[in-house]
Amino acid sequence: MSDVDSYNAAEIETEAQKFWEQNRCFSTTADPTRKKFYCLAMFPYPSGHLHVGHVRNYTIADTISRYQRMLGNNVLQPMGWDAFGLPAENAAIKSGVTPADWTHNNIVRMRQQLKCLGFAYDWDRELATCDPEYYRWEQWFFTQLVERGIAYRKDSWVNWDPVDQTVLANEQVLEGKGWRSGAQVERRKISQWFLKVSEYAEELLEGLDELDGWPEQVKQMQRNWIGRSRGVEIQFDLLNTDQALHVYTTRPDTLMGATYLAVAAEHPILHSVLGSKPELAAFVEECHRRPTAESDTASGDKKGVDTGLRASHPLSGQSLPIWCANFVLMGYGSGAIMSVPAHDTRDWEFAQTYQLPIRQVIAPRAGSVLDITQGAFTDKGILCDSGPYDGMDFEQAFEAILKDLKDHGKEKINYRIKDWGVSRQRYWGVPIPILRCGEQDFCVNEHDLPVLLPSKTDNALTETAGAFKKDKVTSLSHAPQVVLPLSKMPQFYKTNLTRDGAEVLRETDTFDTFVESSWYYARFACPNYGAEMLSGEVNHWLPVDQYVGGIEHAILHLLYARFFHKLMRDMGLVKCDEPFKRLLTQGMILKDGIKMSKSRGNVVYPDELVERYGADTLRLFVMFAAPPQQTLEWSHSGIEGAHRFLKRLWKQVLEHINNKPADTTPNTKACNELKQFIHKTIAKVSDDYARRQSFNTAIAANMELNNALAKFTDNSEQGYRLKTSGFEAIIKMLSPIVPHITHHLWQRLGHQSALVDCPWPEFEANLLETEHCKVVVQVDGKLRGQLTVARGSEQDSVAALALSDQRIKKFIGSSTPTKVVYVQDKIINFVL
Ligand code: ANZ
Repeated sequence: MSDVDSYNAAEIETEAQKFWEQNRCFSTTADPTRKKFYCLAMFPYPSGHLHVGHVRNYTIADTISRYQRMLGNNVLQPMGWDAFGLPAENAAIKSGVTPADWTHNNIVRMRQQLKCLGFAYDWDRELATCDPEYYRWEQWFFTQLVERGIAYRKDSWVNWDPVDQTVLANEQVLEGKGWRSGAQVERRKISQWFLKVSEYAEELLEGLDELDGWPEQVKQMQRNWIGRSRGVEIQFDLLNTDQALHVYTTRPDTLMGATYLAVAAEHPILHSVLGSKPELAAFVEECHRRPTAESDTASGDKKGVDTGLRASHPLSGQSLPIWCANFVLMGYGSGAIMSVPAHDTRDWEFAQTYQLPIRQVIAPRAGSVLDITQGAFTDKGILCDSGPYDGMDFEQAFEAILKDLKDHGKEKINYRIKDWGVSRQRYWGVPIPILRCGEQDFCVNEHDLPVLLPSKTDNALTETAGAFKKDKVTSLSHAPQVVLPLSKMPQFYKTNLTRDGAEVLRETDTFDTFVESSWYYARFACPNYGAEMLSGEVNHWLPVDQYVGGIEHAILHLLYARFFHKLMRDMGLVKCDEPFKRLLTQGMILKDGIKMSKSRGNVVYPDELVERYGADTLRLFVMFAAPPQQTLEWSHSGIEGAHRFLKRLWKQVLEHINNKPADTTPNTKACNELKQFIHKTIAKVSDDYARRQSFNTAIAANMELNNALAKFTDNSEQGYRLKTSGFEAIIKMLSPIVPHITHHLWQRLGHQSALVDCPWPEFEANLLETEHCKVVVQVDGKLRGQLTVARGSEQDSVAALALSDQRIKKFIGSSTPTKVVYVQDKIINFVL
């Protein structure tokens, strides 16, 4: 056979994929006698196209899966579809198909794309979250949460688009207007479903300390998001009424510097005064029109109105005015603050604007002076102008003031993280399984689940959207249509049930799609189990041993999934405490230095590349171009380079096979050196795969070994065998990354067994050069020689050895070095 020069990727890739499929290589069953390894990449949203970002994500996970399999583990690697969500609705409107059809067509296409890339998935476990057999269990789980009081319905303030008749996320509000309708967004109080994340805040925080296999950066982001703080809730009694205002503060040490109080526009204390204060009512109105995010309130203009209400200071008895201020958030603490303008920047700006008194009560050091007219001093320090507390530090003052407040102060741990609002007023999602009569909610019975999302005949995209009368769409020749929300579909929400004569209606909200992605990893253990949400098999497979996904999911998805896991644990559905043991967050892909993304229109799709170069080339490129956690700069020449390497490997292996050994005496020295090099490479690559997850350096080491094999010319029986073993080592070590070409070459080398079932190569530890190393010797920065020394040698002994070497000594002559720079095991430099 002389195909040495014709590496035909398409042919060998089809052949390898057929082999895996026919032999059902990747279908997995739980086997209690073997060690399991569950490797999972974040499942995709079926947008229709796989882009190279996906390819990177899935190649990393596939590489780890295949490597773990070679270690002898029983590897589970499933794949599925995060199939619900708003983009499907938008695409459906644009293209005139239903969201269901759009989604299903995309799944078919993307499944095909994934298959072409040769990922080792157990396709028998494939699931799509829009499948009623999946979401019925989500609905069931929700009813359990309602019963346990973890899920509850409450009125809450939202951004409301009056034209689209829907709630908008903060990011969907652009300059106060709805992103699609262009209508002025209102703040509205509507009834929504929430999950009590706050109840698990402490455990979610503490659990992070146990996650040794997670990047520190991700854990820190979660800590900040949870935002635990310790403070005091202080009660301020209102003058002339029996009402009281409770404020949360992390700085009770500043209490004597509080000069006014401030409440959020939604605060209930305002109810009694709004009627008599038109200016205040107008201000509250204005606040309601503006969406509030925490970041806005910190940076934006500080505005407010005096409510006319007064409260007494709990320690001094002084009368303090209560203001309504736009930077106080209703959703945090108690929606009210004590303002200490001398020591809080927002309070300071506000006091400046409205000429409220500023009183300094903290000094950097005892007795030091500070010009408080220039801005707030926000650090902790020593108390001053605070009567009996003068001279105390933060800790002392915290305790003393808390004690003196008696029943007007209690210690409180507060979390920034809020309960998770899971209601969405959109069609393409899981219907929330609730029946309502008046204001009373009932869970749908288990045997009536799933509550099916109405299909396309019911949602025929028929209604012309009033929303689209804006300029954006005037270019369209036909009237665009909308996907009706469930609240516009009486055939969905009307039931023939009544209760005490009153109509029973269905809840028309659907779940946030983060709900589906919060438990899919568990369902993969038993995707076809019809009797319950999870079968006992889940405890065999969980936790996920390796999770791989984008850093953009560092907070929400990973936190919600951890939260769900704890809920499932508390219901006895899973046993372990955390869902993901080790996490790898892959870096972004850049093109010409900017992020590759659909919105920037610079996305590279893999199909063409696979067609032209083959899947292995693409896989090799994404693994070689950067360490997995770092950004990867897209480069066409990089693709070419990867392809050249594979051609070279192909050619070298086939030439070697064609070239039979000769009857000569072996070159023992060369053989020993090569043998040592092979084993050193195996040791390094093993460490790169397992511990460091540094696949680019693993590839580089294999390339070096390949070069060494090319230079090795000993064609004796022994030399030939050694060279064969070198190629076999490369083939095995690269097989997780480029599984097709290696599958083929392995067979060409005469093996009957399939490469996927081969064990990972082992190295002989005694062949590794562990005791000695080479140290470079420089004189005035110029290379003058090299020494072999015992590893870990001290500077003095290396310097002495160097100076006793005539070849080096001649560059130093009779002078004494003024300085010696030594880097252990690497370099010594004599400065003259
Ligand atoms: C008085 C004070 C004095 C404060 C001072 C800070 C500095 P963390 O640490 O993030 O929990 N705060 C409380 N509730 C608020 C709300 N609903 N909207 C806006 N701000 C609110 O923050 C706690 C601090 O944030 C609290 O401590 C309070 O201001 C403010 F020198 O109280 B502080």
